[in-house]
Parts: sequence; C-alpha cells; structure tokens
Amino acid sequence: MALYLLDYGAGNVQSLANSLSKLGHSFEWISSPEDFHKATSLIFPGVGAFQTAVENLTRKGLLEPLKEYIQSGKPYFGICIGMQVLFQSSTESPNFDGLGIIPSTVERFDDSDKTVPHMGWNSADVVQTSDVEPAFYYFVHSYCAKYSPLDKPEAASWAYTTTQYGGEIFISSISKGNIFGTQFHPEKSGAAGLALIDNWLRASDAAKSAKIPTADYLPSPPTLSLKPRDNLSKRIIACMDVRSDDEGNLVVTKGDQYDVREKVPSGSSMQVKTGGAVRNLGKPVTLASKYYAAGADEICLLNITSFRHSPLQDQPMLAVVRAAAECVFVPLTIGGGIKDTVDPDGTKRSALEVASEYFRAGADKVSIGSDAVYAAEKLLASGQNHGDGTSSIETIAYAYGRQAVVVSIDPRRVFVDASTYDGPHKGELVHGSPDSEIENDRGKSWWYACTVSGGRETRPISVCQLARAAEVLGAGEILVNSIDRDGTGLGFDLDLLNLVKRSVKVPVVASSGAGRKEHFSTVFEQTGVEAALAAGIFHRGEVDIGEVKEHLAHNDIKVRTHIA
Ligand code: 1PR
Repeated sequence: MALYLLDYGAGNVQSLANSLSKLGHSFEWISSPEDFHKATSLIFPGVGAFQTAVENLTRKGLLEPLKEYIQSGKPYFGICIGMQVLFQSSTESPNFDGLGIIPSTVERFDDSDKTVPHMGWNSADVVQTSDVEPAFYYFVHSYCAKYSPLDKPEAASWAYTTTQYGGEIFISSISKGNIFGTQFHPEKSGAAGLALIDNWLRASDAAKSAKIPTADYLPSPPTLSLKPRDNLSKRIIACMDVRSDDEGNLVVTKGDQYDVREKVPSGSSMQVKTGGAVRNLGKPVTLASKYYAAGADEICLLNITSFRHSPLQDQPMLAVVRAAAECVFVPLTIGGGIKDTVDPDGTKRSALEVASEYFRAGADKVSIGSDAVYAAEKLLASGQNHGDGTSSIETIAYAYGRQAVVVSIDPRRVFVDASTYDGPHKGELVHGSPDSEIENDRGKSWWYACTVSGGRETRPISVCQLARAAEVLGAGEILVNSIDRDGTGLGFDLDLLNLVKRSVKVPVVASSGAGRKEHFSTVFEQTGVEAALAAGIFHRGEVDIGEVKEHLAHNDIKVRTHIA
C-alpha cells in the first residue's frame, strides 16, 4: 500500500505523522500533483480555516488532482478541514468553493447557547443498542455540517456518526464508498483515535479494489432515531512549566506565585527566603508521557524563560516538544516567547515563524502571554473593534485557525480602597467576603491587572479588557492563571474566572491554585469554565488525574473516563 498524506502548508500535520509512526505505518507526503497517481490511500489532515485550505491547495495546483483522486475510487480519509472541503461551500469563506462532492454547506455553530469553537472531547454516536458506550474523540472547530435529514437529506445520507453540541446535532463523521471523513481529530483522541486510524488503514490496505468495505472496519452506522445528548466533557489539563536549571538542563519546575526557586534560610534568623536552586520536579517528556497515560485530556508545556531570548534559537526546547509529541496523542499546547523576535545575529523572526516552528515540532496550539497584552493595549488605544491584522494573535489565527491560538493571562490582584477608588476598572472591582477562609480575600477589594514577562511587570489593563480584546483579535481559547493563587493549593480564583467567563464566548481554562480534587468540581460548578489546568498537585503526586476524573464523574460532571 502506498499511503500518502496531504499537507497544504498550514496546520499541524505532525500529529498525524506521529500517530502513523506509533502505529507502525509508513507513508509519504504529497509534494506534487503527480504523487496522487502513486498514492493508493490518502489522508488529508486539514486544520485551520476553510479559505486557507482551498487557497493553498489551489495555489499549489493540488485541488483538481485531489478531486480526481477521490473520484477515482481510491481510499480517502479527510480529517476536520479534510472532511469539510468535500462539501460544496462553507459559510466561513463564502467566496471559496469546496470540492462539491457532498452537495451541502458547512455552517457556523450557533453561539447563542454555547461557547464556540466546540472544543474538547465529545462522543461520536454510533449507537446500535442503548447499552453501547459511545467513543470519545477530540473536536476543535467552529463550523460543522448540521445533521438534518428533513432539511438537508443529501448531507444526512453521508452521516456516519453524529454528535450533539448544545442544541445542535452535526455530522461528526461521514462515509460513502471510498470516502471516509471525521470532523474530530483521531490523531489527538488517545487510544480510541489511534485504533480508528489503524482500522481504516488495515481496511484500505485489504481493499485492493477501488471500493472500501466500510462496514468491515468501522462500527455500524448510526440509527436515525437519535437520542440527543451533548456529551462535551470538561477537560483536565496537566501543565509543565519548563526552564533550564542552574546546570543548563531543561527541567519541569513549579513556582509559588511564579517564584520557582527553593526557599533557603535567610541569615541568622529562622526566616526563609527564596533564591535557592531552581526546583526540579522531573523531565518534561517523561512527565508528559505519564500524564497522557493517566488520562490527561491535554498537555501544556510552557517555556517560562523564553521571554528572554528567541525560541527559535532554543533547540533543546524544540527537541522537548518533538519528543513529547511522539508519545502524547492528545492536544499539546506550547507557550512562551510567541512574539516577533530578533535572533542574536540580527535576523528578524515573526511570531508566526516562531509558532510555525512549534507546530512543525508537533504542537497543536500555541499560547501567547506577554505579546497578547501588548496587542490588546494597541487595540484599545486604536478605539477600533478589530485589529490591523499584524498582531501575533491575528497572523497565527489566520494561518492556523483560531482554535490553534490560546491567550494565556497572568493576572495579579491590585488592592484598592473601594470607598475612594474611582479608576477605570471600577466596574470590575471584586469585594472579598469579610469571613472568607482565605486571608488574602477577607474584607478586601481589588481588580485584576494583567502582567507581562512572567509576572515581572504589571500593566494598566484589566483581565476583562485583555480577554475581550484577545477574542476580537482571534484567540480561540483563554487560559486564566493567577499569580496570587499559583502554587498555593488554595483553590482556583472563582471571582477571577467568573469575570473572564462573562467577558468572552470562547472556551476558558481555569489555572492556578488547585490543591485538592474538590477544587476541580467547585470550579466547574461555580464558574462554567470548559477546562481546568493544574501543575503542582500532579507533579508532586498528591492527586492523580484519574482520581480527579472519578471525583468529577461522581459529582455528575461530564468527563472522559474511558481512556484506553
Ligand atoms: O509571555 O508569551 O513569553 O509566555 C510566558 C508563559 O510562561 C506564560 O504563559 C506565563 O504564564 C508562563 N510563566 C512565566 N513565568 C512563569 C513562572 O512561573 N515564573 N509560569 C510562568 C506560569 C503558571 C501556570 C501554572 C499554574 C498552575 N505558571 O503555568 O502551571 O499556575 O499551577 P498550580 O496548579 O501548581 O497552582 P510569554
């Protein structure tokens, strides 16, 4: 079998390549129109925007050969945009035609009752009997083919599985003849996704003739009497702050309120102060692999000293990302230093180039911290409600899709006297209860200021201003840290998260302060965030990811529990 992968030049195709290597399948890349003739099986792992995919395929002269390949009857597997491009059009890019193989349109989710993009683990319902557990796969998309047998019978006839998100049911995979496609990302869906890819490859290998016997390798098609159920799960993310220790080795570290050095005795008194060695909690790839096996829904690696130099010069960090991507088959986010930089030899590197390097190494999303604050300040100063297209958020979202861009906020509380404060953040003041169990909250008032450079510099804009601006500029997700809660184990900052959650429509990830499994149920129940991230408790082995999920399931919070 000659398996080929189609890479149109944007999107993280490395994840699929890593999955195939893990499964022991060899493959080639389509590099010219002639390669379509050599291919006997083709996978198109499209990520990003519909327009970018169609434009790039057209520019490279690959669109027509792709259509001819599919029409020849040879096995085709389209992932995400690779499935959407089979449709006639998408409302995402009305001026660009798809391949028109499925005579229907891809449309945006209705965001009046839910956050968009639809991001996370949801079930693909191939329910044959009511006691069959559906498989969970990782989705990340804002546009979908709605499943409506009455209004859109043509599209519905292609539906292989359907999935519900909020009140909408959409086609989560299609199958007809030689064509198979998934809206979800099997290459990012852990063991269930790897098994699906493997089954498809084995079947297409076996199908030496033009037609693939789909029924032999995939679950039975869905019954049309669907039982609607939105199974989008809350995500648990394991985060590793990575930096060089004093010997120059990259280690996973963990700070208290962003101070990652060990505490040491201070002079003759019994007091301690920080300033010791960088805390070393393990090796990044070993821990990433451990958390994947334990059921983490996503893994996050933050290069926490990258604001000091160019990440493109940081070959050890890139090697860590590559190695982690080879053993982690859930989404991998890389943060730190995503901004326009200048190499020591004077070469200018755009934020897009930096991000592209991380995507090529195997990242699925990049997280932008400091640079997002500067971009938000610029947007606010312009008085416009759209960017000028030059910020890192915009350029990366344009090329890779907004789902690939996370904005990571590092807020710090600014305490004020509420009776006299008349500053610009008056409407966002939080008042701590006089009998709060947390000393730092008790009877105080504050607003949340954004910081840059790992919390070293406080800026005048608030978290709500940053979150809103980031969404306008094209961020697909907001990660909310808290310098006040980081490493304290006091629980997530619920006031902070509620403020951000009310400010944006995109998914919000809670971070900083998890100390017990109960903190996870509290944050989901009291703020509605889509995901919760923790570092210290996982690194120190105080709570296991499985225990957190068991606790959440016990409290009727939807989680992905079947990881194998
Ligand atoms: O500004 O784009 O270069 O990005 C820098 C990134 O590095 C930002 O995402 C910033 O949050 C992070 N960062 C910078 N300095 C530090 C530090 O600790 N000195 N880490 C740092 C931030 C916060 C979380 C942590 C959670 C959960 N660490 O990553 O994992 O607070 O911790 P917990 O569960 O133990 O409480 P740029």
